[in-house]
This record gives sequence, structure tokens and C-alpha cells, in this order.
Amino acid sequence: MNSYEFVPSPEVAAALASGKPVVALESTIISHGLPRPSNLEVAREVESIVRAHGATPATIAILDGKVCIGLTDEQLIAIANRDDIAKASSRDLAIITATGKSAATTVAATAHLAVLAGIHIFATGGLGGVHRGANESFDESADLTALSDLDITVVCAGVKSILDVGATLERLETLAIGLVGYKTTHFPGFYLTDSGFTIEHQVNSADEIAQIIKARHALKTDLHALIVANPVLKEMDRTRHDVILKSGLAGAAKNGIIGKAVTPYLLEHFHTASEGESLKVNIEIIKSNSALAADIAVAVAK
Ligand code: PSU
Ligand code: MN
Repeated sequence: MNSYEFVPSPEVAAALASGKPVVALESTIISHGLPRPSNLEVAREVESIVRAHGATPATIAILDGKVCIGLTDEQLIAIANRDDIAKASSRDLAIITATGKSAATTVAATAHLAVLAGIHIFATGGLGGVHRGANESFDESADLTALSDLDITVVCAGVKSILDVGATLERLETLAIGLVGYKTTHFPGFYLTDSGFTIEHQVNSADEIAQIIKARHALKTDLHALIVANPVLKEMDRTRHDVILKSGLAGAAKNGIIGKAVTPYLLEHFHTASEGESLKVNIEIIKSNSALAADIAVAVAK
């Protein structure tokens, strides 16, 4: 056997070969971002939303050393339910595949593999970014540097309020990652529609975004990603959000949570402490981002 296998599903391979619209979807949100059993339901639902909007979904993950671009239902079940699914960022990809292990892919790793497969539109929940206290911990998600190097359009609901939003926006600027707000000039804070920071550019339709993507190619600014910030329609209760955030950050510090465990810890804390309210918002986010990403992919393919 090769040291790795790179396998687009038949459905994804056919769509790519005929220039049909394809949307990449990440898998860390399934394995490490959402609790069972809703993680599997959401993963399936998101795929059917992409299809209903006229595009082919390509959920990306590594299973038993195989790089899968588009998963069968059986593989989706494995990612959602198996206990041996690691969380892989870009730097982990070769190590996981060469050793025959399994992993869900973060935004960084998913975007990397999507572009390798020829997919340039990607839907996720929220991006990773600069963590609070990063001036001491140096905790900045590899999502940012990965996106500074990839020709991909990522639809997300901004970055979570668990991060240092201002610092993340500064890093996006430095890394030449494009940013547009979908029907808004307020940078969304994932669970919240407005993080308190402003976006310079507002776009109002998928067609408009497709025009921007074409201009990016012409001007060669497509070396870096474009982020489409799409706020959730109904945000979490703000007071409750702020209380939970505070206890989550304190809990992470007290329990010595570091590295790749930080984001899943805080997400899980939110879901438990809000008794499912944050989960509901999280699910709405990923559904609406997938629909918009599919519309953009369709508009680009026209
Ligand atoms: N946002 C979510 N749910 C998630 C994540 C982000 O709403 O599960 C995941 C994504 O896969 C993202 C990763 O790429 O967290 C960032 O992890 P870190 O902060 O360790 O780079
Ligand atoms: Mn980190």
C-alpha cells in the first residue's frame, strides 16, 4: 500500500470532473464540536442542505489512514461515534495518514485538503483564531496561517466570543485574508450576531460573492482565503452567554486545559452550561452557512 491514499468519493469525483459546484465541510465540528447524538444528525442534515441548494457536499476526514473527500453515511457514523478519532490540523495530516490512524479535520486541515482536491468553497461554523491571553500563551489557531496560504472561500459565523476577536481581526488583516460581511457590517461573534467589531465590506448576494471570487483570480489575491461572515439569525441570550463564557474561561485555566483541547473544552462547557441553547444556535449556524456556501458554489459555477 502507498504511505497514504487520497480518495474523493465517486459523487465528489464526478462533480469535480464535470465542473459542478462542490462544497467542502469540516469534520472536527462533528467529532469534537457537537455532542452525540446530535452531531450525526447535524452532519447528515448539513449534507442534505448543500444538495437541496444544488451543490455536492464533500465532508473531509481521515479514516484508517485514508484521506476521504466526501464521506459515505457509514463513514459519517464513524466520525460521529468512534472514540479513536483524533483532531487533526494541517501539521498532523501526514502523520495520521502514514500511521493508518483516523482523524477529523479542523478548518485549517479541511481547507488544505479541499484545495488539494480542487474544491474552493467551504462551509464551517466558526473559525479558530487568537485566544484570550495569547500574548502569554501564544495560542493562535493554525486556521489563520493555513487560510493565509490557500485559495478558498470560507463561510462562517465569524469567530467565537471565546477568542480575542479584535486580535483575530488584526491577524486576518496582516495575513491578507479577505473579509466580507453577508448582509451586515457587524462582525459576528458566532453565538452572537455582533461581536462589537465592524466589517468594512458588506455583500448582499451569492452572485456578488461569486463576482468577488472571479476578481480575486484575476488580481491574484486568491493566494489567500476569503472569509464570508454570515451572522446567525437568532442569537443566544447575551447575559447568559457572558456568564457562561466567564465560567468556561475560568474552568479552562483552573483545569490546565491547553493546546488543541482548549476549543473543544470551551464548546462543551457552553453546550452543558446553557442546557442546549448554545447547541441550538450552533446547529442553526452550520446549517445556514452550508446553504450560503452552496449558493456561492452554484453562482461561481454558472
Ligand atoms: N468552531 C465551531 N466548532 C468547532 C470548531 C470551530 O463552531 O468544532 C473547530 C474547527 O474545526 C476549528 C477548530 O478549525 O475548532 C479550531 O481549533 P483550535 O482552536 O485548536 O485551532
Ligand atoms: Mn490553539
